[in-house]
Amino acid sequence: MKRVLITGVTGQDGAYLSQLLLAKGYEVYGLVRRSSAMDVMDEKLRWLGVADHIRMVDGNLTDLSSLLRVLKDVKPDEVYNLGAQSFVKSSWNQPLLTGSVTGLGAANVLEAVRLEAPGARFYQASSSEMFGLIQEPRQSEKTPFYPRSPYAAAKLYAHWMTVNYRESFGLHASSGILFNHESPLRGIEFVTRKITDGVARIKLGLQEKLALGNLDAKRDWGHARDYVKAMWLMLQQDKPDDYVVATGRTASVREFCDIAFSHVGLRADDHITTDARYLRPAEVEVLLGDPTKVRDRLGWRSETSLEALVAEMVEADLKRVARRVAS
Ligand code: NDP
Ligand code: GDR
Repeated sequence: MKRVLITGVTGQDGAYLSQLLLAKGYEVYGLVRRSSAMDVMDEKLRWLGVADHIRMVDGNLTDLSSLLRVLKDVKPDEVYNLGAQSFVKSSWNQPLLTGSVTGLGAANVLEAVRLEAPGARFYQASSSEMFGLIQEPRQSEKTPFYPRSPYAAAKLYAHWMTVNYRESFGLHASSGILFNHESPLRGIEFVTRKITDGVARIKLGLQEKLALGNLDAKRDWGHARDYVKAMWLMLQQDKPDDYVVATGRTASVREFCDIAFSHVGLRADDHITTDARYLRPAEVEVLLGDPTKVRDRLGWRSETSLEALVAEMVEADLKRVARRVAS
């Protein structure tokens, strides 16, 4: 039985990846940082019905000694580094924390793998945010990076450390440059979930308006359930490498709203307002990935359309909000 260690196991991707790997027969270990809310920390894993099958291990990405202990104890075959301060907007408010967790945290995991489990295969959760102020209309593995936030700068450091550890120490270290991927388990602070939660509340008569920031920003949105399959495929290859993972379609926040509101028979224009509080000091205006390499080499493709993704998220939020109202 293969053993896997997942950092960020309590997040959106950690939950879907755990579900995938448990179904494949892996023994799944999840790194969990101590918090005062341990009773709800596995909410996303519970949603997918996998919480009880994961072995939680105590540690923090900023604490190398904890990672060394965990790697020594678990001796995993595969390590997925999904842990991060992942909310771009907060990275301007907490730039150093973001650098420590999202940037140096990855270096800590790489060091722990190198010292305690050098045969393990390593996955780094890189991001399309690294393309930032885009240098090409469609971004591929060859497109130059131009980070636009402390988050993106931290991810770029982690990305190059992954490449460097592969080239310096021969680690089987791969980096997935994933474009935005969403699901009913997306954190409520991200725009897609904020919209689908807002649509549910408005539909159920709990509120009238939804305030957003830049409606013209465009993203290449896929489903997290599809994207974790690409992560796993990368670690099954003989040679480690870097891959862009995307749908190849881009849509604006405004278009996302239109699809979400029309799903429940409402018009977005009647309910959306804008509020400067949600604007960013520097914006990533548009992202559009070129998934040719991941398709040709790994046989991966995005299986969920934007319309199906939005419908699933709205339906899940309608249920969630209705349940909360009833209780
Ligand atoms: P989430 O924000 O949902 O999850 C982040 C996870 O990191 C949580 O489990 C969180 O734990 C954990 N974490 C935060 N700080 C620490 C720390 N100091 N030590 C240990 N664990 C910590 O992110 P996603 O699941 O959406 O994304 C997974 C990864 O992929 C992230 O690295 C993200 O930056 C990256 N990414 C995401 C994309 C997306 O569209 N979703 C696209 C490209 C990259 P806790 O529950 O305690 O907060
Ligand atoms: P992003 O996701 O920054 O792309 O990072 P987010 O959903 O926060 O923003 C997407 C775009 O929507 C615009 N926007 C708003 N965003 C939020 N959060 N709230 C609003 O009210 C709002 N109104 C408009 C933003 O300005 C932005 O242009 C996500 C994270 O998962 C990262 O960790 C990951 O690396 C990238 O995706 C790929």
